[in-house]
Amino acid sequence: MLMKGMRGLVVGVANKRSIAWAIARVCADNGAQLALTYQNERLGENVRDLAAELENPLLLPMDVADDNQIKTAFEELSKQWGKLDFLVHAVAYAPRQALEGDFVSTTREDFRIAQDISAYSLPALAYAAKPLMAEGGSIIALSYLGSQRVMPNYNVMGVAKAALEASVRYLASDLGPLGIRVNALSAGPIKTLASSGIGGFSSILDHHRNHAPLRKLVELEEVADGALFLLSPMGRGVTGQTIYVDGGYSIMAI
Ligand code: NAD
Ligand code: 0WE
Repeated sequence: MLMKGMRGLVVGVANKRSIAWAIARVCADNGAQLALTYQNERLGENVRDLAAELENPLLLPMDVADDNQIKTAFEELSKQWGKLDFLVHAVAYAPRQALEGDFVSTTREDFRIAQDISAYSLPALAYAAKPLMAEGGSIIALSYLGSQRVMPNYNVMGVAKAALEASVRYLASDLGPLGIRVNALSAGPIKTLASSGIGGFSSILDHHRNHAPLRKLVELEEVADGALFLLSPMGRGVTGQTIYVDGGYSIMAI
């Protein structure tokens, strides 16, 4: 019961295979009370069904592209709970055409959208969460190795994840004196809604399975346990870091 009595907001649940949902479950299993957001009414139906498994969940609509929706969701959290112990950012989006072919052909608009949804949303949510974290807190964001290395087709998302990880460091510096920790969790490739339908994703999975030091795919539960470490008091000495839950893949030269 590492999270007993703690309250957290999880942003990025789309369905039962979402990394955000695996993190929500492990936090709930460890005694946390949760608020989940959903991007739109279509996904809201899934999220409502999943939330039925939780005790006393709060459900809030939030498109992170919209400042007003962020403000309204946090006003509701403030009214309902008055405080927040942790925040999970598990949101990414780039227009599909930007995730194939060369990075050099990325349009200004596709670059802007990837940065807005996948990177700017983190400081936007941290700013809204700050007044609710007067007693300290922990914030995590999901990232991917494409922020540090060139991964075929990840393209503009790699640049957005680099901005996300740099934002983690600046936020950790700003919020550390308030007792708020901020870290990134860099996961190995996992089959989810965001990764299915990406050209060549099954060869990325095959390569990981055959070459990562642990010689297996990363499981949702393994990523969720990394999140549990960072969000719970176990991670109390860690801030500003990117922690890799990737079976060791990122240390390999080839
Ligand atoms: P997912 O599709 O389940 O989650 C992505 C979420 O982003 C969805 O819930 C979607 O609703 C949300 N989202 C997109 N645009 C949004 C917007 N404008 N407003 C609010 N929400 C929005 O897929 P996932 O793989 O669980 O992705 C979660 C996070 O994990 C992402 O940050 C992704 O980059 C990261 N990640 C994924 C993998 C992987 O291989 N699946 C690996 C490393 C990191
Ligand atoms: O961050 C991601 C994927 C995020 C994502 C996925 C989509 C698909 C649908 C962002 N935007 C979109 N836009 C869409 O229209 N991952 C870490 C998973 C992922 O995506 C890849 C990968 C991996 C791994 C894309 C190319 C290569 C590898």
